[in-house]
Amino acid sequence: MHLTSARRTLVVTAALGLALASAPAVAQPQATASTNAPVKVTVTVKGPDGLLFKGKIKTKGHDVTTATGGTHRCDGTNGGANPSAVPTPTAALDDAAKKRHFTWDGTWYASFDDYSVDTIKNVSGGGIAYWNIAVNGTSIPVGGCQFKLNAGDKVAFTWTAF
Ligand code: B12
Repeated sequence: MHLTSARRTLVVTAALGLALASAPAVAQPQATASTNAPVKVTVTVKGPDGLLFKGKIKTKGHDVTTATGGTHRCDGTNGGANPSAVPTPTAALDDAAKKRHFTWDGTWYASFDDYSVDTIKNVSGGGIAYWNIAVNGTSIPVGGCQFKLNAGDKVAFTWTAF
């Protein structure tokens, strides 16, 4: 009886040891960790008369330059929104524009540490509309340089009447 119990303890201990040995020693970083590694996202630009652009864009947070606003960072650290640089919707738009040779313009607001995206492909709101920014179908609650993008996100700039 005593011997059987000791043997069982031995077997259980050995099995536990094996399981522990095969487990990873350190927790692996999560896919959602805040890094500025390039991600692939889908960027869509919908104007008043239909689709102006749709494409898969490899992007990361970076400085952007607009004719009206000048050069500023656009890497998610804007306004202290993220502790370190990350990919963002406006940086993704900027990468799409560079890759596909179209223009966009935005006004810099120091108060928000961000751009308002005013014109894409020469289309502006014209006082009756604005360029709404949405990610995965939801309007973002901050400016386009403050919001963190993840791989596979769907980024939409949609001409939206007031
Ligand atoms: C009115 C308004 C708008 C209007 C402005 C134009 C108009 N016809 O009035 C419209 C509808 C265009 C708008 C758009 C957006 N807005 Co808005 N808007 C406001 C609101 C309610 C009042 C602003 C205002 O009139 N202030 C008074 C005037 C005298 O001050 P002003 O500095 O001159 O105001 C200008 C700026 O605020 C600018 N503006 C408006 N929104 C935004 C957003 C960003 C990121 C920037 C840089 C500038 C900007 O437009 C105003 C008029 O010219 C504020 C909330 C608030 N209480 O401040 C939110 C607010 C500023 N908006 C906000 C957001 C998130 C947006 C959007 C990004 C939403 C989206 N997902 O699309 C977009 C901008 C997208 C883009 N194209 O870049 C946030 C910004 C938060 C942040 N930390 O970045 C606020 C604070 C609302 C909130 N969530 O609490 N907005």
